[in-house]
Amino acid sequence: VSSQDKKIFNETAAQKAERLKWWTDARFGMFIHWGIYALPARHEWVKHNERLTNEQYQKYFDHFNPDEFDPKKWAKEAKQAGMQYAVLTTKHHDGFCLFDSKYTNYKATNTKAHRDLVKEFVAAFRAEGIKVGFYYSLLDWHHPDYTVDDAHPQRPADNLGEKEKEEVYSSFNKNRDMARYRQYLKNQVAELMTNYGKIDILWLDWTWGKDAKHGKHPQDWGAVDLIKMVRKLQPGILVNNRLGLDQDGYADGGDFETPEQVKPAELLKYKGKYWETCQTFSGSWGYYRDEHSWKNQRQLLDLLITAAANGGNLILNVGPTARGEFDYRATHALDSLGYWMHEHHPSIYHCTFPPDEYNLPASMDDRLTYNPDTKKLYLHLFHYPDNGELVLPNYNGKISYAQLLNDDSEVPFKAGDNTTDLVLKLPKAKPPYEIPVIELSLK
Ligand code: H79
Repeated sequence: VSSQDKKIFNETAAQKAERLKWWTDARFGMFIHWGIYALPARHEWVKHNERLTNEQYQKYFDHFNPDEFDPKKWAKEAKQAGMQYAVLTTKHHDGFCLFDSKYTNYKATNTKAHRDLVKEFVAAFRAEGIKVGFYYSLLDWHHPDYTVDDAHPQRPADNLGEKEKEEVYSSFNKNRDMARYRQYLKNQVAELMTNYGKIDILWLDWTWGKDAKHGKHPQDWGAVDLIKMVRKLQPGILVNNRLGLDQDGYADGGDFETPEQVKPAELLKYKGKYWETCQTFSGSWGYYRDEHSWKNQRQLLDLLITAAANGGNLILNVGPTARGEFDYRATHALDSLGYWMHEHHPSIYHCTFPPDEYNLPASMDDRLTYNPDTKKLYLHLFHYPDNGELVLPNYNGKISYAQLLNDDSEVPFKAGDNTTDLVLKLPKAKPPYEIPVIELSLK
């Protein structure tokens, strides 16, 4: 056994595929970043970005009063958008807990909300038949034992010299003890894995850097111990890869990779792995009032379709407002995705890339998906042909029938001048969808 193959569990590749099957079939999930950073409404990293102290950040805890919080509405919006699972921030880097933890007072129960908001989230999404996941931040900028590092709000000023930085770190960290924080982290994860019934996903965030000042490492989290406990309390749960155990040579330290906020073209390199790209509408995860650069429907569909075409998932984030609602921009974007998904979900759910043996060209433009059970191919038309005539090189002889996916209307075809080409006769006018899809039956 090489050091890169250290294992924590006894699970075969087939058993892993079976355990992850609902998730690889689902392809599309909702991320929800919600916490008291919704009040400043300028990024969930605001405490870090503006180097706010606990005292300065306290007003957001004091004024948190989510009078419109109704996770049944969130669940309905997720469902109609076609999302099959949802992951909520139970605690983000700022340390504020949406759940009623025994181990802290820094929680929703002690705000004007006066209750465990995670409990209501779980019940509402379960009722809609949506799988439920918990995001939990390994970082904690509120806990008194969590050591100051380069990603902490109280990190030394950038313009200090190395020696002066060193002094800031030692003075801040004098009485901080990661062993105690590690116990807190373990206790809270145990609560999350015990008090809310079956949980489908645990999404831990994150591990980075070269040393104690520049990062946190698997040992800081007690990562091996932690993941063993999680597996024991929730057999079957999926855990992401951000405990950093792969750095320590573990082959099974996490179930899937998590490319964050990458462009569609970068997703091609994850083909063949288990992976989920996490993406925002606008750049920030937490509600950001003044950020107006939202992705359009085409960009969102590109991420979803490119994920499925490369055997991965998209988890798309919503950052609800401080009152507990999705803002109109998120609702509108989800509605539009739902309109497309209502007709086109067969090209996404249960789909992946076609096997090599078909020898079909897979250019970025094609965005080809494939359902292994029905042996149907789905061609996503990012560029609709002007006269409706679409030439598919290398397809001739492989296809028995073609139709538009949105209405099952036939698409006639014939061999092209070049005998390996197939020529499809699509309607001259593009069907009323941002990305129309052709369903091809393989011979
Ligand atoms: O929860 C969402 C984000 O808040 C969290 N992950 C998603 C799902 C996240 N955002 N950014 N990051 C994780 C990585 C941030 C890295 C950096 Fe840095 C922080 C770059 C600059 C500041 C690390 C710390 C490198 C330098 C300092």
